[in-house]
Amino acid sequence: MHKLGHTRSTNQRDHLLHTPDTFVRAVLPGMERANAIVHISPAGGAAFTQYTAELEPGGSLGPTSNQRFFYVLEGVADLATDKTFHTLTPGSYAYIPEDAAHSLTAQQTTRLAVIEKPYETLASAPAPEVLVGHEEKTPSVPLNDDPDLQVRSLLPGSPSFDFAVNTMTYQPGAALSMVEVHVMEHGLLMLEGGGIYRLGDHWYPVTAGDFIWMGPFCPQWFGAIGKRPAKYLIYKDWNRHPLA
Ligand code: UGY
Ligand code: MN
Repeated sequence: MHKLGHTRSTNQRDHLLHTPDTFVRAVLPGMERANAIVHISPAGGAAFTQYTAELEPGGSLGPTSNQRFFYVLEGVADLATDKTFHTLTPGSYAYIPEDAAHSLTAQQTTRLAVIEKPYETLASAPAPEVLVGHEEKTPSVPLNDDPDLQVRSLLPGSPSFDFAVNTMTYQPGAALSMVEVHVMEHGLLMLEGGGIYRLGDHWYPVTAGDFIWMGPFCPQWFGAIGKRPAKYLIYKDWNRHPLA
């Protein structure tokens, strides 16, 4: 049905809200039996790229020379690297360093959140190695002593990594304790529930399936609304000097 041109999606200088009714699918080079919904990229103002990959059974991701992180949203997929083989299920994730040969092939219909970023080397820290994990095996810690707001860090905090990916789970009514304004940018995929996201001078209703990009210094705040927890997957660049 026509929505007469209405959507919650909006593209602003320092933030983007990308809702499923506006998603456009495209095949990225090297993808087989798969497509991508590119949520944000340098063309949109970000220093990284984030897309949702939708793979048919037997489908695979194309190659990249950049660092790649992915998180399994749905389905089952096999990851092969030079040295390891893993079968990934929902909640599994993997970090692939730049220039690391790997293949990711779906066993069944599979959806992945994929983040790619050029690596910023640091003289004092070695580049990271391949890392594979499952969200449920990572510790859940309260943010600012609030037990109703739990954070899981999927990647180590070591300075070798130039970005972080976390999940954040808010009990109904829980909220960030402050409006954050920081140099790091975010790519955020709402996984469950919903609430109100403040971005810049706007307050948006958001729900599972929505994507948000927050540029550097974008004022941001979230409060969970509803009878079930709200959960999101959130990327941020960090561990590097702003002038690096
Ligand atoms: O890690 C963060 O900056 C996080 N607290 N930001 C956010 O949830 N918008
Ligand atoms: Mn933040």
